Amino acid sequence: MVDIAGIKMKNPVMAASGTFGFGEEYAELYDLNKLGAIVTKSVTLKPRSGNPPPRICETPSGMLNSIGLQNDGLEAFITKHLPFLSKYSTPIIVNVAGETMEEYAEVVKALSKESKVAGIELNISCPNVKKGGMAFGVDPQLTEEIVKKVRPLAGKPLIVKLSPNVTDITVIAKAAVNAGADALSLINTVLGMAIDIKTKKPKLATITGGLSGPAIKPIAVRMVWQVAQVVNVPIIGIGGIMTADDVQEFLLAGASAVQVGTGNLVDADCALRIIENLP
Ligand code: RRO
Repeated sequence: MVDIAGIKMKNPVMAASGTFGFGEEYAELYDLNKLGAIVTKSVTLKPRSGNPPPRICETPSGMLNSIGLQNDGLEAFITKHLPFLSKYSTPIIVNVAGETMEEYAEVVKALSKESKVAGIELNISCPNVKKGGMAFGVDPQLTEEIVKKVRPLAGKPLIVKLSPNVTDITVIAKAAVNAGADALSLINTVLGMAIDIKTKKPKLATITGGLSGPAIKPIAVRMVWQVAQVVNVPIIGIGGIMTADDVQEFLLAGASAVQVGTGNLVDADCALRIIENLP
């Protein structure tokens, strides 16, 4: 049993936000009850259609994405996705995003009333939107302000998901914890870019995107280790985890649990295989 700020999990392996949708597709492939927890795709107040394509491309040992927060909004989450996920005993953690602090607050407030939501992951680190998202997570003052605003509204464990696109992640981590974060998850994707030399055009329509996968694992391990030196809340490690050995590496760096993201897109049952291989 693993306990992250009161969220009780059968094992330390969660499905990472944005790589697992709302679980519906993966449920056809394996039993979602095997997972430690499921973190949903980001939920915003209103539906969003996301960025124009192409919005994904492969890179050495990883991939770039620029989805742009596509999701069908809070109401569809509560009436459609949550009832589906509630059939499972696996804790459901809802990743929340928005363009303004008020939008985050409204979504968090609505979710606080849902007993089947085990916790909230506050996404202040999306690199692919012009407003909100990462803008909050790269500034310690804004981080503190947004966490302070939503903390009293959440009524359940609040995990703050940090961006690696900063000079010193420990400053942001401390700001989030001082403002009331119960746990931290890190890292979101690393801002990157790729150009097709034949067309001379960027491979993503938005030009830049978020890099994920094994390419970023050493950055993530370093940041988990740095943050573990300065905070006293549980850390959830994210970044290129593909094997049970990778999980152990993050636990040694100071994480108490992990999330599997890009691995799910390489092997749909990657998280399941990792859980089966844990010592
Ligand atoms: O939707 C996205 O483009 C996205 C989000 Br919200 C995020 O947090 N991280 C990411 O790499 N992509």
